[in-house]
Amino acid sequence: MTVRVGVIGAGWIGKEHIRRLTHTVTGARVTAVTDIDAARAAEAAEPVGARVLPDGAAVVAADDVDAVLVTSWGPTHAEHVLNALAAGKPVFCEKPLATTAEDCLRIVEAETAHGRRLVQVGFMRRYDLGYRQMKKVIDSGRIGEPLIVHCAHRNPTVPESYTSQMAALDTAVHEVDVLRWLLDDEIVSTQVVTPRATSKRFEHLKDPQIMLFETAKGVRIDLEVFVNCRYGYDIQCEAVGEEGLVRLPDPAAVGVRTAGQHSTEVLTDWVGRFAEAFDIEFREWIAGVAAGDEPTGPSAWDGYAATVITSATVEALESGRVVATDLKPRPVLYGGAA
Ligand code: NAD
Ligand code: ISE
Repeated sequence: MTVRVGVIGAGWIGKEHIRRLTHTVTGARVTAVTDIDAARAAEAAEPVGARVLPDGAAVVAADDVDAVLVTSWGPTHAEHVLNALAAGKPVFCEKPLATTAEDCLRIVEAETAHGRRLVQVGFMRRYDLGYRQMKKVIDSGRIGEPLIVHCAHRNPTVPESYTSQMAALDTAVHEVDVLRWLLDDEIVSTQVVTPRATSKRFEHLKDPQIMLFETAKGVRIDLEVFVNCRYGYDIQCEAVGEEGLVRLPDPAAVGVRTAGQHSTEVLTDWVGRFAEAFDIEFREWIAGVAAGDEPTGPSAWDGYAATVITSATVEALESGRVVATDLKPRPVLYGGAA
């Protein structure tokens, strides 16, 4: 079966995913595209032979759309995901699931009422082979119980529109998701400390930031978010356990020895760093939809947890306090007891 996908939002990542679904993933075809910028929608739809539809509701309702991909701006996600749930169609939503905990809960409640998972959230790091290897080691018990995790998320630069709050909401959100999954643990508190600011930032921005999370089992996580580090896009993660440690591998790169130096390239953006993870993420999603299975990737509950934790981190940044995360009990649909 070919899964016919309707895309809502034909901006940067929407176009990337349309290309991926058309040329990299087998068993999928993009049949409909919409964007509030109609010219942008047409530009994305025309090369893949898709129709342009007037809005997200039309995409969800279309007879030739089996599954929906939401790649519009974050504040619009909830409306499109709720429409897809009401239509009983599988929906892949780029992060964030929604920008408020209330909207995330509306989605969780709608999916719970439906009785079956339909929603997957675009936290692609769970599909990165390095993180998958780390999870295998942690789950095997080889390093013993995890005690501390050290992480860094560095971008070379960000545009002037990037705000201090986005360090948590847009950037650290990936660590929040992948660490909850890696450790199979919940983040219960969050704190932010700000070292001396880099002179290479726009004046309004607090950069770098150090986020300190604590989990329910007492693991301490330190995360450096540094979005004007200049030298490249660099993701680091090291989990220290009672018997050893496990470290995320750097992407494979040839070593070059010349002019008395030995060097390896550092990537410059997340597109290249996680290209393979995005491919695997979409292959698995499409295969699951084609088979009529529930998605196995990050759930609406994970999207809710990420929004609660990153919103608490913004509160921690602004107040200077340690902020407890306030998650509701996890419903049975997502493996909880409530
Ligand atoms: P973008 O601004 O390039 O594209 C968003 C597009 O959505 C724009 O073309 C805009 O006109 C359109 N749009 C906005 N509201 C709409 C609506 N209601 N209906 C139809 N179209 C609408 O942004 P982007 O960088 O492509 O990011 C899109 C989403 O993807 C964001 O939520 C972002 O956080 C997420 N994202 C995820 C990753 C990742 O690593 N997983 C990376 C980048 C972006
Ligand atoms: C961006 O929005 C992403 O999602 C990238 O994966 C992340 O690394 C970057 O810091 C964000 O701004």
